[in-house]
Amino acid sequence: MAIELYDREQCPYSQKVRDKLAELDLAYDETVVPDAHGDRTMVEDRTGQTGVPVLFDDNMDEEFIADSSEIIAYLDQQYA
Ligand SMILES: N[C@@H](CCC(=O)N[C@@H](CS)C(=O)NCC(=O)O)C(=O)O
Repeated sequence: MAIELYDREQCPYSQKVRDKLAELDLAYDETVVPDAHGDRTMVEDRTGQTGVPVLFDDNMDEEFIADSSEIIAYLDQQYA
């Protein structure tokens, strides 16, 4: 299992996802993206967009999920 999260510390959407990952006691690799969208090349290269949070998980059919509500629904469905 490999879960990766791209997020920002002060982002409430990112916080919601971190809270869910903690609630489910899931280990994950976190990449905190820069504040400036133009500097978020690492997330843009992998997803074609610069928004966060973005979740990657080897277990999911999609390549990634880039919306906090969808991420939380996925985590609940997969791991709760
Ligand atoms: N609907 C999105 C909203 C997330 C969002 O607005 N994230 C901000 C950071 S807190 C962001 O990166 N927005 C992308 C943008 O402004 O292009 C979600 O719930 O994940």
